[in-house]
Amino acid sequence: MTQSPTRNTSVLIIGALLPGLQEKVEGQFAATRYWQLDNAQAWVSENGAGVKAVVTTGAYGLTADLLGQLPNLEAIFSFGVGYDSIPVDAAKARGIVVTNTPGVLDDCVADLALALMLDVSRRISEADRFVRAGKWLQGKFPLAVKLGGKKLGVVGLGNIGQAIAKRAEAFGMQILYHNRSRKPGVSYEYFADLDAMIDACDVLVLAVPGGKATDGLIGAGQLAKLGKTGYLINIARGTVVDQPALVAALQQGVIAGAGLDVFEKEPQVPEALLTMDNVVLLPHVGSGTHETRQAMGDLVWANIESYYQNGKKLITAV
Ligand code: 8YV
Repeated sequence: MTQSPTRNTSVLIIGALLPGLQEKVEGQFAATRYWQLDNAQAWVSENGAGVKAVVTTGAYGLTADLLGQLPNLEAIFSFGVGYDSIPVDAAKARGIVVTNTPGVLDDCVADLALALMLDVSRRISEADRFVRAGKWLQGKFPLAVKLGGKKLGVVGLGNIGQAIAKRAEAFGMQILYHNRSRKPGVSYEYFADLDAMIDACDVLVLAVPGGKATDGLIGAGQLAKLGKTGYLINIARGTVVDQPALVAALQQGVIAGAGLDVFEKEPQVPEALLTMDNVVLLPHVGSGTHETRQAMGDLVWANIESYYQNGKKLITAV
């Protein structure tokens, strides 16, 4: 954007953004760093009515309470594909537009899902700990499990689910999927019934959006169906799994192991998981590469620019 007609437009940034994106937002708008306000409530009471746009991320989201205190809000621009932390329905009911960053992170999230599958089945992190602890000097590392030839059950065959399936196929896995509806033009075996697919698969990967519709989708019953040789991989949202049920299933050997990039209340990870060797724990880094985060930041900015310079046209509206 050249000399900006938006210089006086009040924008609230909920949490720290990718530095380049934050610089652009702060350079073009009257931006306020919400997370650095000494008295956020006082600021909102005084200035909330002036705020026209919010820039946030999937992690910071926007509370329904704060949304309610921004009566003239017009747009919410979010960094991240998931928008379960944003009250989208309430926003839309007020005519507020919401954008996210789909498409640009599929490859990296899918790569990470495969990394977790390989790690937990081939016991890579565990083997690394074995070497570092000097245990190799005392004996051999136990055998692991081959991925090729196993059945992968994908829950949610959207862009990320399809990118995972494509990679898993290259590793010789057979792909099954559960989705609200059958995907046209897809040859993988479709299961309308989630439990039936879990019964049939060796590795279950979750690639559905978070939010009410998928809350607790995987509970004790599903974990029992996955069974003692089955692995659970979650790169979606922690809320998709009943976390206490997962911890219990791992403690009792109900499933073989888990690869988790997401948790119910990040950054809190259940204490019991920290000492388990058959669990790989990552700090929500699915999209966390320089390249992908840059692409996400660019897409947030492209939406902002397009909205303000191109007649409120959005590139990736939710
Ligand atoms: C981001 C994500 O780390 O896109 C998503 O939905 O979960 C991740 O890519 C997150 O949104 C950034 O806060």
